[in-house]
Amino acid sequence: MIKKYEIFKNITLFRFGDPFKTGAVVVDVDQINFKEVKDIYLFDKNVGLDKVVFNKTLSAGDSIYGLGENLGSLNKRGKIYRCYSSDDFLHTPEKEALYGSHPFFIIDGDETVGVFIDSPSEIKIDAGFKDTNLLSIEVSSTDIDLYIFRSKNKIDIIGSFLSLVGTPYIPPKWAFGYQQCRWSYPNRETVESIGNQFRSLDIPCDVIYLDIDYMKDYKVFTVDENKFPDFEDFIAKMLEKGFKIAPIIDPGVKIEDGYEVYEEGKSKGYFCKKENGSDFVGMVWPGATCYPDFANSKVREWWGELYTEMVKSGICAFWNDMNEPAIFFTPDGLKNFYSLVDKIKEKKDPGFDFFSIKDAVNGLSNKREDYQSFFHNLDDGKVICHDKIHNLYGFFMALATSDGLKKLLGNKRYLLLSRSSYIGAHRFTSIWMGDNQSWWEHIIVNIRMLQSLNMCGFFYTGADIGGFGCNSSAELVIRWSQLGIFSPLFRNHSALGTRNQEPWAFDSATTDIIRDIIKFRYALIPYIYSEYLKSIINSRCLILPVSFVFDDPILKNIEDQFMFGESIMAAPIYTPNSGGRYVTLPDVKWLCWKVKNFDDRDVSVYNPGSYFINCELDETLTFVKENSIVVLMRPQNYVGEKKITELLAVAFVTDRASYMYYDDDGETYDFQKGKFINLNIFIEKSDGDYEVYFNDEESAEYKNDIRTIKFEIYDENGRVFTKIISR
Ligand code: MIG
Repeated sequence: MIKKYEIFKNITLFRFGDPFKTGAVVVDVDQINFKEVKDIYLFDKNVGLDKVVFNKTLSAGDSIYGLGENLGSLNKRGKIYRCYSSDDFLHTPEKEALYGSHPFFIIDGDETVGVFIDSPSEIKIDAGFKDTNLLSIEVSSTDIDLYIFRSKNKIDIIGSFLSLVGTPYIPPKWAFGYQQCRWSYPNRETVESIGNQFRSLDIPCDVIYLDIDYMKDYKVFTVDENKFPDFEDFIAKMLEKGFKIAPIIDPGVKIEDGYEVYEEGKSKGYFCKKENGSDFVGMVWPGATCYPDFANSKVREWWGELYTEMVKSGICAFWNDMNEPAIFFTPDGLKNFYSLVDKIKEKKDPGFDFFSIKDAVNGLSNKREDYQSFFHNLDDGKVICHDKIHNLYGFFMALATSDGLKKLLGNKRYLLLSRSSYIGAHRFTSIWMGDNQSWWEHIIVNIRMLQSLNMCGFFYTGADIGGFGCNSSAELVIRWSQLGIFSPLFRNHSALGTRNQEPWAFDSATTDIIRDIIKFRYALIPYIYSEYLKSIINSRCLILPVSFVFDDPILKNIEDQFMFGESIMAAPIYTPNSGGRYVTLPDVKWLCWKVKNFDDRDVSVYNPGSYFINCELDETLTFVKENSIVVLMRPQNYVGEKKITELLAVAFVTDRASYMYYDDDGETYDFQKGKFINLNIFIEKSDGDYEVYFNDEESAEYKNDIRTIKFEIYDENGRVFTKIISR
């Protein structure tokens, strides 16, 4: 039986069987008011014993957008995707699944509909691969919540989706600063010297990450005192210099007698169990580990409390890695592998066996059979096989972390990155895009993913800038950092054994360019923070494909430019040795803004159309929309270093423009109690000149320091008018 519920005006839920409560949705379904139906609008369905297949014929012009963290083009058509969270460190084009599972997408064509399949095990989505004209979705369960969203407008569909799954989480303002990571900065001395280099080279930075080597023998919630002596003092000193330290926390708990986290988890029965009741064991960094049963709320509470010591020492930023969960191999898997090798050893003339060994080694990791071999104890006493809720492991780990941090930090906001995620996790964590490579091809993947993840609610996200695996070149890091300006999470990260990738790791000319790029990011923080907060208030993605914003069929396949807030269109350069790129400027006039740095910005005005635009290596290519405004500040070493008393409003106005500048303390949740400012800025053309004015909506308890707004207004001929107003 299928139950049909009308959730809101534009959202219909079709409920199959008795679905697992994933926590993706924040709206309570009224259990009483349903209709029993046989068919679902939109899809033909085929219900099997342990799966349901949904089919829909696609017309030639249909596009598919969404699916969050995945490969393929922005328009997802023509490829197979799989929601089954996977630790895959090589993001080559044929891959079907990455770390997160985000089964929400929009079909856009003759009609426009959104689809969200709330089901936490494997979902295969063939978007016209096997059969060009068929969208076929295979859900590996017969207990499914299928939501359908209707609206003509794709942005409204995402808005309805967010009304169902909740609004994105709000990190502290310093999370919009530059962040530096590497696997690993091995000791206190190194991290301190990295920090000092940022300050002495005058390169802004807010966060430095600790990767796995800060721990004692990779035991989570421990610190190796030899490498990081006097940890509390270390954190305090870094904070004094304006750096937040973000340690990594993995889920796997090392099996070791006397290790408190293990002993406690074991004695309380908090680890995932095999069918025979023993703890499931997998091999990861620390060796043999147990996996906390995050599906259980008691375990989550326990895990959240484990952050106490670190938070006490002043830490308010963490990253949760390996939570798909990653399993290098299991003891049984290894045994089978050895017996295969033994068999081959006996052979006289092994040949093709080379390949069976190779495959067997690769096949040891992250195996479906392993995921099918352990179980979760749910709050209601039911036991469920991990495979059935596999896609929620990272979601639940991040939930445990964020609930813990909320308790420990009270009114102070936190920054949390999770590698694995499911729909709904955007309410309490952000994610990074995992182990990309220092390849040019991965810049465009990053550009697409920013857009697709925004559609799924993950507004604050980003990839490893400069690329994680492989060695990067100076040019690659420069171009990627220029994209970083428009990536809410702007974090440079690189893998063990690769070439260093910090802003000064190349030659001094490169350092100079990257310094200017990072400084321009900091200059834009008033705009970025305003736009981020407004995007949440309005349930409208911070980052949007141009085709969602402007209604022109020519834009449909443009995936390498995107809207970043209401005023800016980013057009990053993502190919090597290029003196520029093609851009398509939709609908209105655009101010082409080539930015060298805060003080050196070149502008020119373009009419709608397609152009090749020259752009030197030290220029960030940006466009400001006609009749809109961008607010900037003078860059600082870190967010909050000095009071901001002056804003610069750069505007491109042919008629009139307005901008709502939002600000709050950037650190607490007091904005929920009305402690914020909306400063409305207006510019109007009159008699060959411009009038500027503003009005304040500042709450009594919140005082903003802005005293002066300088205006730099460009007209349709690119002529500049400057004005100043005081508050
Ligand atoms: O299997 O902690 O994605 O960011 O540096 C590698 C080491 C484990 C994977 C993460 C990466 C991190 C790395 N981790």
